[in-house]
Amino acid sequence: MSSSTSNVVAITGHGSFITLQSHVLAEERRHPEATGTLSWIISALAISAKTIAAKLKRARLEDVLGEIGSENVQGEQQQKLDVIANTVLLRVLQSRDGVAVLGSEENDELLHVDAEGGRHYSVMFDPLDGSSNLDVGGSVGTIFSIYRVAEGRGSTLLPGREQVAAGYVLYGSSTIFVMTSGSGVHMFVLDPSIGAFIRVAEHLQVPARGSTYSVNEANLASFPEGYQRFLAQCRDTGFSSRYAGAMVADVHRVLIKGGVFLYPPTAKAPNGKLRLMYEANPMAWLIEQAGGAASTGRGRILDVQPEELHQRVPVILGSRDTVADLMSCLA
Ligand code: P6P
Repeated sequence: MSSSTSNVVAITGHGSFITLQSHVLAEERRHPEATGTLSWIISALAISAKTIAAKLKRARLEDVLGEIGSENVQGEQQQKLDVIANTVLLRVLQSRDGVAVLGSEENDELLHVDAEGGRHYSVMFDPLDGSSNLDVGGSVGTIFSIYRVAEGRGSTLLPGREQVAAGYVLYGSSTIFVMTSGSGVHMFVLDPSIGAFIRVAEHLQVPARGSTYSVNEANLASFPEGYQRFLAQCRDTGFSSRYAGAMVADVHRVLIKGGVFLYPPTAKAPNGKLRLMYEANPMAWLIEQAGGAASTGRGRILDVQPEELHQRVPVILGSRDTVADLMSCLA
């Protein structure tokens, strides 16, 4: 380590002064046609993430855990923090120029915002993914997916291959912001002592092959036969099973260590449980940008033409070669 880097480490405890904000501005400068609107939106997501992270750390102390006694459009019991996180994101994003459409897991319909002139964007998000983990101190996350909106086409849901930025925030042992805007996948960790997301990795690559599968095996009996055959092969070849019950935590593990994450069709959810617009698409793009693969079992997730905001798709994503092994079982 050079002396200048060791000085930086001595001052900050890490070798980098590159923050999420400086990373995004540098990306913006690589696109002469950029107006800065997308950078502003990512900045809004960053401040929302810091706010939600702070709230989560104090949840049990402030007694904001548990259910609020109502269901969301998914028919799922809403946690108090689902509503808090959703409110934070809606308020912060609506205050930013260029945000024309918002789609949230917690809202029945798309929200159309009176965006000023210039470039318009839509932001789809799951404000607090895996929130049922909260009462037991498990990891949860926020997932986001951003599209350009052509004039007058605000109510059109676009396929995932049209995303211009996507990512997630993992609220775990540390608060981790992972994103792509089409030039690789980059990771940032919140330094609470200075309130900034510090870049800790660039151009993450999913290992081509993994030895961990992540699936809710309680549904095994109702998985299509090809999935069952693949999982039996995994067990016979020494795979480990890891499942956090929160997509952000499970996909982050796959991004860092390789392997495969699955939510197949089940008897209760014939199209799988995960939602295309704010879970499958952003995670699929991240994994593909990191050299992995992401499929519905019938085709590329990013090529699915959306029909409605909350539609569900089966999800297979992870190491390119491991996904290929599963696809050959499904063929
Ligand atoms: P199951 C959380 O409710 C979620 O939407 C994802 O974060 C997670 O991957 C999945 O559902 C877990 O579903 O049926 O295994 O509890």
